[in-house]
Amino acid sequence: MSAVSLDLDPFAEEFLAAPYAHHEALREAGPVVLLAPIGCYGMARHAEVQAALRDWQTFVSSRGVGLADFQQEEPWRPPSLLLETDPPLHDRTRSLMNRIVSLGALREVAARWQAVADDMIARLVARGRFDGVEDLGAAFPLAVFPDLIGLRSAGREHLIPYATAVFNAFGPRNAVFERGMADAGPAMAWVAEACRRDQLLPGGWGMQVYEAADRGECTAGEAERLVRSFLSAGVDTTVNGIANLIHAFAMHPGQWQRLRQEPALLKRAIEEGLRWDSTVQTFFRTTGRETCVAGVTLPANAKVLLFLAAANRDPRRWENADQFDVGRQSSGHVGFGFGIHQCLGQMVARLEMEVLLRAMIPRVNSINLMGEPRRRINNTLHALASLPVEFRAATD
Ligand code: OVM
Repeated sequence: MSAVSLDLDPFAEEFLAAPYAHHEALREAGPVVLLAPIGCYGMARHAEVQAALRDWQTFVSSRGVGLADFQQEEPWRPPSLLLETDPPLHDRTRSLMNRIVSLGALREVAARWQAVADDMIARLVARGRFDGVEDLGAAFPLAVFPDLIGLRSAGREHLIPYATAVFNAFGPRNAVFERGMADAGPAMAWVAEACRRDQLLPGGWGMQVYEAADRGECTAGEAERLVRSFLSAGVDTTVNGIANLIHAFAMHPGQWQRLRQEPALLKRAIEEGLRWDSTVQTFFRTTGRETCVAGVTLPANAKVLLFLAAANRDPRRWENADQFDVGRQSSGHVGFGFGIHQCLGQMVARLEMEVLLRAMIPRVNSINLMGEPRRRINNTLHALASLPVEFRAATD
């Protein structure tokens, strides 16, 4: 069998603005489709996406996890030593980073993050109306994450524009990419500088990477590149993860009431938010050899787009997949990926959302949408530019 060809560009602005409207067609066309306008394969069903993510020997990452094949063209920046590598290199860098990004390290900051969240939410409730992206989605990660890494204060406003460029660069060199790149120069220069040892504060996760280098676990050059991964992957993902979760609750007031009545559902609600509206919508792999997926032959050296967010709403995997339901058992979603590359920072992302929801449950009676949310179009992220909301104070 060969893959069904679709005349669908998943990086067209119309698709990126409303991806969920297109996912069903992608899933129903077949287990593997040919996306004719961009000349690559695509998979949008949960079983096939998960299987491809599991099979890193066939679906390699070292040729880039964007549309560009690093074997054919020069990467736009030196490749990530985590995301854009295969074993054995990947396992060495990932093990090193796993020792730094640990549950123990997060336990040390949890109480402080909770206090920051409590204070931020109390102020937003007092204000009433605010922007769910700027005043909460971006404000909270920026209040805790750069300090965790040990970044100096000056220039932190470059973090989001840098991430925008990084996540746009996984797509084609379309107008979305060009717009993101147009003013990314200063952000790229700032990030390059911020990753250097002499710029990092003692005790932070950035300096801990250099200390691993001191122990011979990697070179100083590798350490610099690994610190860059924190800055690339750790900010815009959580910014929009939080904003998307607030948006989900604003659209589903009954679900917010249910969580308030059953706070024990907190962790489930977070996973459900990640399943229902996955910030990272897609990643590519490249076939290192010919392979067969559900009876369809894929040639070697092909780019394959994995629709994580579509897999997370596959009715073959979830009942009422399009419904946001905080009581659902959502584990098994691929919003953080799956397999050896599964999100290194997932515990950080979860903790940020946890402390925020813990702060909100007793204080926020209702979350009301006060205007049309505006999307921020990105080739990889399902992102919001603004989310006008109101937190009505709890009196109970
Ligand atoms: C990296 C990196 C960049 C973007 C995303 C990501 C989701 C990792 O530089 O390692 O993971």
